[in-house]
Amino acid sequence: MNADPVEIIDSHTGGEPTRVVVSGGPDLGGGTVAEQAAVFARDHDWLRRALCLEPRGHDAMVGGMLCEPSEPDCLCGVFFFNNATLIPMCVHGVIGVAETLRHLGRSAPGCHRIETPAGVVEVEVDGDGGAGVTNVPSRVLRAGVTLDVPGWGAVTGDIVWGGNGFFLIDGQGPGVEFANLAELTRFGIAVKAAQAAAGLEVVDGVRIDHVEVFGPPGDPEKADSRNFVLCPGNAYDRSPCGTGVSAKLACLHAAGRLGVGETWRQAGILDSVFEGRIVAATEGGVLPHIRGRAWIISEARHVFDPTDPFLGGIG
Ligand code: PYC
Repeated sequence: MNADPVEIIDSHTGGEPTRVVVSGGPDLGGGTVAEQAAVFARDHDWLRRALCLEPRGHDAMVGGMLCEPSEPDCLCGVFFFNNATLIPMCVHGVIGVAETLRHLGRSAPGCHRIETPAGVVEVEVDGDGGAGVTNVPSRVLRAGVTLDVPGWGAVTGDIVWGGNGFFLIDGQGPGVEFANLAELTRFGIAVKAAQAAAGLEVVDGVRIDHVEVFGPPGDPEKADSRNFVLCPGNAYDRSPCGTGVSAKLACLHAAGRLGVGETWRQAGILDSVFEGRIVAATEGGVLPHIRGRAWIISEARHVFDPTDPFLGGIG
């Protein structure tokens, strides 16, 4: 186990934290970012736990490990992880990475390519914390799936790839309001259990491990809808969840409700807003562009003492 110190920068994007390891990470042996992420998951899971769980982290923490890209013309590679697992892509995280690199003087405002395990994404860096991410192509995998959710009855939703796998539910379950957070979390956990019981944890090779519930916006002047997103590990996304917004764009397009070039303003449970736009229709889906803003909140050096009983986090 390499327990060398790591330098990190913490930011948040619309309230959702991103902890980027900017130096001192383990040697992952090169290759594609997906291959490096797999080595990290296999050999260095203690570091994911150390960075994302207490006492250094907390359940909502999302970590990002900068690494060498294998794709040409990429500014960097990055893969993301949370309190439970690695995730293929993370839009709020890419916005946090863009702001982190700008803060460090490692990137200039403009357009950059970043390699992630889900594919290469393009990020437009504004220079004031704002960034727009052209995410991986997103598509509906199954529309109108009805689950029998104990305590809630029949719940119908769509299974969608947006860089992560989502079960999207509109207008069912608890009202999408901050006051209902505990109930929304219980509902999301029950939906995941029903999905597993129905054999829908993996669909077309995609792990469906996020639940996204939609309701009306708090302020229709500012947003078209408000969402609640339950991530793997059962923390809720403090931001509107960029991969979840990508999934929503794919659904809206499939339903004929949003065309190429049109925008959708998605508020999260804290009413921070990501603006989603369909850049192009793709085979079976859409190419989504998601815009949001990150703020740097700390720079730190984490040290790891092998005698620390909680070196690998609590839980
Ligand atoms: O913004 O894509 C996102 C995201 C995924 C998980 C947490 N945030």
